[in-house]
Amino acid sequence: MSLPPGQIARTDFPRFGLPKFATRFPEDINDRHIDVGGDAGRDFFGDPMEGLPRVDQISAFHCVTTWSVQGLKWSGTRFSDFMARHSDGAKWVILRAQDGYRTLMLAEDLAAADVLIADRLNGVNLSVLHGAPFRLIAPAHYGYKSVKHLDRVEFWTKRPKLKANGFAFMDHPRARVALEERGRFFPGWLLRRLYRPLIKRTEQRFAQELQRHEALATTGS
Ligand SMILES: Nc1nc2c(c(=O)[nH]1)N[C@H]1C(S)=C(S)[C@@H](COP(=O)(O)O)O[C@H]1N2
Ligand SMILES: [Mo]
Repeated sequence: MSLPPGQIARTDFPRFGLPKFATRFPEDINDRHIDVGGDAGRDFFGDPMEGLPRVDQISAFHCVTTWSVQGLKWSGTRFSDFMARHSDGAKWVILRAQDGYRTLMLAEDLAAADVLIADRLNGVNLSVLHGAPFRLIAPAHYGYKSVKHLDRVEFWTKRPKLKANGFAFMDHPRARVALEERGRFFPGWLLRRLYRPLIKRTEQRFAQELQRHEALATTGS
């Protein structure tokens, strides 16, 4: 299978993100609730998958730092179904997570058939590692749009102001992989070179912090 421009395949799937999120974890992975807000949102607090069809899909995952994993088997609910039920006339959507992570997407991009609110990966429930209890999966967009530990969705008619998680240049409003929209202000080929040397360190950091977190959880302190 061919990969999008600048991406390199790997077979393992690391815990990953901006370094400052390595030490942040969801409060409760068994809390299957999502909160809906925004001026185009209909008030809702509940299980986002209840009453909506379950879909399974195999898709690739593309991190902006240039690594890709192919053939991941996700299961969940189409975001388009969720949006049809909980929003009227949204143009922009803010997705927020239990660990404080957030991102902004166009409602039009979220309406694509391959965008899911997923609760399972490769046949088992999501764990802390990959975004329990719910995460967004948007395969046509860089991984930083696929919010893990999703707990709040805001539907807006106008573009809301939202502070980036890191530096503004890292956050492209659409982040389409096929167009290499890695970030703002700088071209994709430049960001490739900037990000690639950071992969190893970042994934080690994320793995270490997860180990620490799990050790704490088993000793109950
Ligand atoms: N809540 C939350 N979602 C997040 C992140 C994060 O730090 N926190 N990092 C993003 C980035 S940059 C990537 S590449 C993917 C990594 O997903 P993974 O840890 O399942 O590999 O999650 C994205 N979603
Ligand atoms: Mo990423």
